[in-house]
This record gives sequence, C-alpha cells and structure tokens, in this order.
Amino acid sequence: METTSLPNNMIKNPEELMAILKASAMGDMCFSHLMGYIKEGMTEIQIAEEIHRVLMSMGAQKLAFDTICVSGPNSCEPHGVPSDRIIREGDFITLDFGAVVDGYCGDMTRTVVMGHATSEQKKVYHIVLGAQLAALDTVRAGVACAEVDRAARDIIEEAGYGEYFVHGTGHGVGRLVHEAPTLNRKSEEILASYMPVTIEPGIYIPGKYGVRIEDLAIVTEFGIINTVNSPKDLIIL
Ligand SMILES: [Mn+2]
Repeated sequence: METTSLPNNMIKNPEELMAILKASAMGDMCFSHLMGYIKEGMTEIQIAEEIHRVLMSMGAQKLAFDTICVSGPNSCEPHGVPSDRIIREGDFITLDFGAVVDGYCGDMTRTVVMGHATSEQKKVYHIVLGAQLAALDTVRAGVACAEVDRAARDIIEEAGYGEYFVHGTGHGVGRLVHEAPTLNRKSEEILASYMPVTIEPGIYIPGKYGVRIEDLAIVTEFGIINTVNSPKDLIIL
C-alpha cells in the first residue's frame, strides 16, 4: 500500500475507512426507515428532522452537514434548504444526508417520487442513474478524477441534458464532508487505493425538478467498495 506517497491524507487508513463504512451503514438504515415514513402531506422540514432523529438514535455523533430534503420544484436547487413545502403526489424528493461516526462523515443521496412519476420524470431519473453507474464503473486506482466526471457528463450530455448538470461528479470524504480529491472537469488528481470518493451526478431543470443519486465509494485496485447499498431503481412512494 502506497499510503505515504501522497502529500496529504486523501488516502485513508483502515480505521478511518471502517468509520466511513459505519456512517454509510447508518445512512442506508435511515433511508430504509424513510421509505416507510415519508407520506404525502408531510413537509420537507419534518422529513429532515426525522433524518436527524434517526441518525442520532443509531449513535451518530452529529450530522455530517445540513440535511438536504427538497421536493417538487425545490429539488432543482442542488444545495436546497428544507422548507415548509408540503409533499404532494408527483413530487420528486431528493434526500442528501450523512452521519458522523468516530469523526468521519457519511454522504449519500437518493431521489424518490411520491405517488406516481411521469414518463419524463422516469426518463430524467434513468439518465442520472445511467450516468452514476457509468461513473462508478470508471473508478479504480490510477484513473484520473476528470475521467470519472467525463463518464457521467458524457451520458447526460448525450441525452441532451448537459446544461442541467451544474456541478462536479464528486469529492473526497473524511473528517470533512468535502475533501480532496475533487472529481470534476478540471480535476488534476489521480485516484489511488483507499480514497473514499462520492459519485453524485444530477440533472436540475429550473422551475420543474431535479434528480441526484450519490454513493460513497472506496477506491481499490480492482474498482470500488461501494459503502452505500440503498436501492437506486426509482422508488415510487
Ligand atoms: Mn456529496
């Protein structure tokens, strides 16, 4: 293991990786709980508060960042703040949250839909999912971070939604939820084994809705260990 060859701590040691794995497991259990909890008529704030309650009840030290729970047109803001908006049938709901365990952050995002999805919503969701899976597929030690971003962006651009993918594909995670490396068009870093990185492409159509899907993957020589195991097929609540 070339754990001393980099000038910073993008590469995590086994203890740090175990903490991240635990944080992700809490995230998965929280998401599973939410799938039974979220109902039409609830507000975004109510759901965000439930995420906080559940993660703390599982032993999280705190939240890794302010939970994003945005619905309907609010979901087209990638860093939206939960509001009093009430969840209605047909709304996309984007849930982006993480626990801190033993000092290390989790970070995951899933987008689900209430009641039913239009064919356009399904189409956009599946473009994002295709981009996310393609990007995950490229992640491996020795691959350029920019190449991972390219893999996601190519799929979204080819589908005609390039202008709506308004952020990078991912970032490193550790004690801070946003650490090096960055995975975007301009990234110059090369992935190495035992870097935890997020893969989180999205499409945000102003005034309509947004979709983002995010996993937290540990880079290895052969690919990834994905620490997030929540389902990614479109969930219709
Ligand atoms: Mn993230």
